[in-house]
Amino acid sequence: MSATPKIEPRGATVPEPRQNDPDTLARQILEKLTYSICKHPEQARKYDWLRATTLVVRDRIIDHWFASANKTRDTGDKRVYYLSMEFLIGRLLRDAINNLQLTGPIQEALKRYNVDVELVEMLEPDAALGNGGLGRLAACFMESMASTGVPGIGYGIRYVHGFFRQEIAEGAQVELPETWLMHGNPWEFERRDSTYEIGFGGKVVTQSEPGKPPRQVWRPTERVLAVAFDTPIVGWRGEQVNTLRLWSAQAIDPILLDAFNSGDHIGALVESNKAEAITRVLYPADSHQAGQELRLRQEYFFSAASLQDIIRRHVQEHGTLDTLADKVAIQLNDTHPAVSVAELMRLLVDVHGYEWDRAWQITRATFGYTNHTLLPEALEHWPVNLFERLLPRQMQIIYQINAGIIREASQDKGFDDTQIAAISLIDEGHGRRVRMGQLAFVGSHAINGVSALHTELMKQTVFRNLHELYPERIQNKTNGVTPRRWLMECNPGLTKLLTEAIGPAFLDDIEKLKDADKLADDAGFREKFAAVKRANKMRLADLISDRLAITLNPDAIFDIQVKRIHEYKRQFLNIIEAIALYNQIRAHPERDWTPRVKIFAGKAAPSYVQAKEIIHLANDVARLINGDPAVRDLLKVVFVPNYNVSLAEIIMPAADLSEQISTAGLEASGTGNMKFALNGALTIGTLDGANVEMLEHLGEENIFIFGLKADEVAQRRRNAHSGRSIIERTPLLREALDAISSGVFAPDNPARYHNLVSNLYNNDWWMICADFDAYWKTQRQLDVLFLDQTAWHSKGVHNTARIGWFSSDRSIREYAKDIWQAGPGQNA
Ligand code: BZD
Repeated sequence: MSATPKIEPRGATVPEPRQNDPDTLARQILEKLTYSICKHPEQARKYDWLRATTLVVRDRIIDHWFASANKTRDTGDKRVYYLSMEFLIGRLLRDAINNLQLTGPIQEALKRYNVDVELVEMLEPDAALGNGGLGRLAACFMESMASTGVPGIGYGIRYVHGFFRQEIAEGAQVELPETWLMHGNPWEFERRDSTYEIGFGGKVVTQSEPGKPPRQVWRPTERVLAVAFDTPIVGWRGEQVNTLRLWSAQAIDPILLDAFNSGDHIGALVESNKAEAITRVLYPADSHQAGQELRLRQEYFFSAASLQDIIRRHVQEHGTLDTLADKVAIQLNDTHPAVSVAELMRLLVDVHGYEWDRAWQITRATFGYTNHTLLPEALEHWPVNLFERLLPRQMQIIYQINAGIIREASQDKGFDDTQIAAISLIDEGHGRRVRMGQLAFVGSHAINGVSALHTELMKQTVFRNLHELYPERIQNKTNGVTPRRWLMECNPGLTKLLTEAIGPAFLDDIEKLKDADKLADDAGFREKFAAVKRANKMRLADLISDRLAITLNPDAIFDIQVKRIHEYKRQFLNIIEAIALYNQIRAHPERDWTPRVKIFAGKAAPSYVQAKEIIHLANDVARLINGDPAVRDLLKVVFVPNYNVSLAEIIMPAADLSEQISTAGLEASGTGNMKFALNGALTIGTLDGANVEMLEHLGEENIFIFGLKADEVAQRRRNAHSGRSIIERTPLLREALDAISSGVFAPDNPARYHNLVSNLYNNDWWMICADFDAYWKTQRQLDVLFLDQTAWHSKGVHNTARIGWFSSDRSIREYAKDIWQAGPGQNA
C-alpha cells in the first residue's frame, strides 16, 4: 500500500508535557468526562469515570510514547519484534498508573469527585488474548522490555473474542463468549496507514525477464486486509513506552454490491465474513494442536502482516534489507508464527530479488525461536496438502529449505536415514505433514527452552537430532514474571511493608529484595508480614463469599492450585488428596488437624474430556465436603470460576501454599510458581520446570519437593507402569478412589468418574498413584509446620526475598544479550 503524503508541520510538534499533581489531574478528568464522554459529573456512572481517567492517563503515555519512538528512530538502535499468537495482558489502567508513578495523585484526584479508584479500575475488562502461561509470558516480556529499555514491538492478533468466559453449571464447565471490546477500547489506536494485503491460495508462476534469472511469483486467489491496532506498553517509571501492534482482518470489499443489488443480501456479505473470521476468536486449546484450516490462516495472516510491516519500516529507515539482521531481531513465541521463516524467504527471494543463500543467511540471523512444550500432542504439524492449497509458494520454499538441511546433514555430518527422517521438515509417517518445530529450529540462530530442565530435555527428546546437527543453537532462558504487576500492583500492602523495611531500591532492581532475607529472623517484621498475608486472605475470602456463598476460615492454610486444567498438571492428585484428608478427619476427629482450604481455579479446553471431568469432580467434591458439618472449619474445597489475570492478582497474594505438582518432565517452566513465591507463599511441588531452579535459589528448607524425578517418570513409562498394585497397598489412596467410584460425589450420575479412576488402575500415565504417598506425607509435614507460625512466616519471608531472580527483567536482559544483541549496552 502506498502511504499518503505527510503534512510537514512547522514549529513545535509535541504539546507541552502534562503536570501530574492531583489538581491538574482532577481538572483534566472532568474535562474528558465533559468533552470526550459528554457526561455531567452528576450523571456520570462508574464506567464513565473509568473512561475519563483512562483518557487522562493515556495522554501522559502518549508523550512518552512519541519520545521512545523518536529515540529509536534517531539512534538507529536495533529493534526486537516479539511475534506471538497470544498476549494475555489483562487490565492496563492500574499497570499504567503504577508505572507512571501516578497511583497517589490519581487516587487523590478521583476522591475529589467521591470516586474510589479501585472500584473504577475493577470495571476495566481483561484483555484475555491468550490461553495461559505462554500468552501471559508474552505480556510480562512486553512490560519488561519497556522497563529495561529494549525497543520492542509485540505483534499479534486482535481477537474480537478472547479466551472464553467460564461458568460452572451443576458442577460442569460451560463456555461463554467473551466480549472485551463491547464498550470500545480506549487503549488502542487504529492505524489505517499500516494496512497490508495478505494472500491465500492460488498458484505460483515462473516469470522470466531477459538477462535475469527466472523468478517465482505467487498469485493468490484470495486477499484480505490486515489493519494495525496499536496499544502502548508503559515501562517502569514511564521511561520507555513500547508498542503492541495487533492485526485485525478485514475484507477488501466490505460488501459485494452486485450480489446485494440482485437480492442476495446474505451472499453479499460472505466475503467479508470469511475475512473477518480470521481474527474473530482465540483458539482455546493449549495442549493439542488445533488442526483446523482457520488456525493456519490465523498463523500466516499475522506473520505475513508483521513481516511486511517490519520490512517497510526497515527499508524506510535504512534503504536496504542487507542490514536486516543487524537492526532487527524477531522472536518466534513457540511455533505459531513459524511460517514466518518461509514467508521472509519468499519476500527476500521473490519480492526483493535476493539470491537464495544470502536470503537464508539473513533469515537465520534474524529469527530466534522459543519452545514452550515437549508434549507430542501439542507440537504443530500441518498436512502438506492443506499447506500447499493455502500457501503454495511457502510450501515450495519449505521443500527447498528441507533439501538444503538434508544435504548438510548427510554430506557434512554423515547422518543416516533414521536421523534424516527425524530432522526432516516433512513428517512422512503420518500422512505427510509439515513440522513447524523443525522449521522454526532450522530458520533460527538461537533456539531456547524456558527452564534449565526443559532445555536439557529438549536436547534429549524432540530436538535430539537437530541438536546433534547444530550443537550451538539450543540455549536456556528461564522464564520470569514482572514484579510490577505481580508484586507492586497486586500486593500494595507487602510492597509498602518492604519499602519501609529495606528502602525503595528493590522497586528498580527486584533482586535487591535479598536485603529482606535477614528480616526472616525479625519477629516484628514477621508479624507485619503475617498481617499483610491475613488481610490478603480476607480479601480473597470476601470475593469467594460474594461469588460462591462459601465462608472461609482465614486462619486455615490457603492451599491454592490455579492454572489451566490438564492431566499433567495433576489437579486430580490434589483432589484425591483432599478426599483422603476428608476421610481421615472424619475417621479421627480427635486429632489436632490443621485447618485447610483447598482452592482451585482454571479452564479446560472445550474439547478436552478428561480435563472437564476433573473440573466436575472438583466441584462435586467441594459440594459434599463443604456441606458436611463433621469437618466444618477444618476442610473446605473451593473451585473459583473463570480464572483470569485479574482474579490471579487477588489470588496470588492470598496464598499460604502454592501447588506446583506436575508430573516431572512435563511442565516446561511454570510462571504461577514464581508469582506465588514472590508474594510469600511456600511451594509444594515436584522437581519440574522452573521449580528445580526455585529450589536452588530458595534453599531446600524453604520449598517442599516430593515425587518422582523426570528420568524416573520416563523409566516407569518405559516399563509399562500401572497404578493397580500401588492402589492395593495404599489404603488412603484406595479408599479415596473407592469413594469416587462409588458415586458418592455424583449421585445424579454415579458412573461419571469411572474412566478417570480406571485409567489410574490400568495405566497411571501421569504418575498420580506413583506420587500419591510422597505427596500425602509432604502435605502432613506442612500441616505441622503451619502450626508453628514463626517458622512458617520465616520461610515465607525467605521466599519473597530470594525469588527476585525470577523476574522477567532478568529473562529479558538475557534474551537481549545472548539472542537479540539489542537493548542497552548492546548497540555499537
Ligand atoms: O508456557 C506454557 C507452559 O506449559 C508453561 O510451563 C510455561 O511456563 C509457559 C511459558 O513458557 N505453555 C502454554 O501456555 N501453552 C499455550 O498456552 C499454548 C497455546 C496455544 C497452543 C499451544 C500451547
